[in-house]
Amino acid sequence: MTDRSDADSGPDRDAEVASDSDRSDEDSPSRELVESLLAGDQRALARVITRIENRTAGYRSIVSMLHRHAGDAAVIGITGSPGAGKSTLVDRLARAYRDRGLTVGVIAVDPSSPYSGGAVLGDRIRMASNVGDMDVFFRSMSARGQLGGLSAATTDAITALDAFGKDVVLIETVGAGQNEVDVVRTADTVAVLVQPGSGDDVQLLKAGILEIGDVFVVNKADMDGATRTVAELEEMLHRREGTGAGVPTGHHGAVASAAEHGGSADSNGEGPDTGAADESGDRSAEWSPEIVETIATDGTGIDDLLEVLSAHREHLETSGGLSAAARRRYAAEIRTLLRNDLGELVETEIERRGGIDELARRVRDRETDPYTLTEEILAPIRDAVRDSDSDRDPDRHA
Ligand SMILES: Nc1nc2c(ncn2[C@@H]2O[C@H](COP(=O)(O)OP(=O)(O)OP(=O)(O)O)[C@@H](O)[C@H]2O)c(=O)[nH]1
Ligand SMILES: [Mg+2]
Repeated sequence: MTDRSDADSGPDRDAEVASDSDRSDEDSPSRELVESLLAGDQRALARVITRIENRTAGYRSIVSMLHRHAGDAAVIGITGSPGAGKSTLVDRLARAYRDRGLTVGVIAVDPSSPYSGGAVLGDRIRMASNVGDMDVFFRSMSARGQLGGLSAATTDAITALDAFGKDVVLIETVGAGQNEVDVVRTADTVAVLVQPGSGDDVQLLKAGILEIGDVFVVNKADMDGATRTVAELEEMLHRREGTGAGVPTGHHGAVASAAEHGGSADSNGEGPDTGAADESGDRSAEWSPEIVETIATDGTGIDDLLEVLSAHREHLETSGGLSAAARRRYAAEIRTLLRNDLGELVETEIERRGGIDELARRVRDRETDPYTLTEEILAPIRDAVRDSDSDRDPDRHA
């Protein structure tokens, strides 16, 4: 875990990889695995994601080796309440992207399940179709008992798929709480599925998911109440605009009501503008969330959805939002990693000093006090930071 303290310091990554493998026998197989993945070996990709999911020793050097090969995939998060049709829709989307000649990776993230490697979500996806299409890589991942670790694992798995060369990465997760919101935040574009007449709205609001949706998909548009759900969503998005969420008033999400009008998937000619050709100008600064109706089971509205998704991508690219969002995510990731690793250092230090119970006993017996103890434990870390700082810039802390 701590064997890569210098892994990001040199300008020459290949040289680092070499020195990594010199240092530890474990790293050589890692490098071979990475090379196989980069060469297009699906089994290597699967094994890398398993290591990432399980946080197996060595996964960090794998991810850092892959990192420079990533950064091109369009990452789309699909969330919504249980049974909203996420898997069915993801499957349709994957097929539609394949039809357009793009390669696709799918990660179904199940925050509640302790199981992994093809648990419920993944199996359900696989059942839906696409079996045999080796260009769609499916994988499910679970929390594995690490609270908050799931979004980090998802980020790393996206890096693996991206480095593998997938053009599009779809992330499916149930929109149930903060963990899931964190997972879906790893995507560039977030599609929120809402089913007609389910009262989902309240749940979504609670989970803070309304705020992160770029596209709202009223799926199961063949069922009663779709029109009302669209109206409710529009109302809510208006309110979101009103609360200064940065969404301009006036024109907002267009409704591609292919299902409503019994039209085929390409009901794009008139009225409902799905965004790509929007000339209103107000989207140059901020994206106005769009509402799309779909019937995932028969594919109605999928083309409209695809168009909105690519319009959002285009918006991100032209507005600089893509780069800004990536920087924000990396900033958060760096902080998270540092906090976790520092936390681990602290835990090690506590153990080295006899464990937390022993430390607490000493405080209770008035042998020491919490401030002194904390200072004692942190001093070596603080000194190390100071040392490395003055190595680099001797004047600063002179
Ligand atoms: N009528 C109708 N049924 C649909 C539609 N889309 C999906 N379903 C059905 O809804 C059920 C749930 O679909 P899934 O795709 O498994 O939903 P999900 O959101 O992935 O479910 P979880 O992963 O369990 O949260 C299945 O029986 C689908 O066939 C649709 O557009 N119309
Ligand atoms: Mg599902």
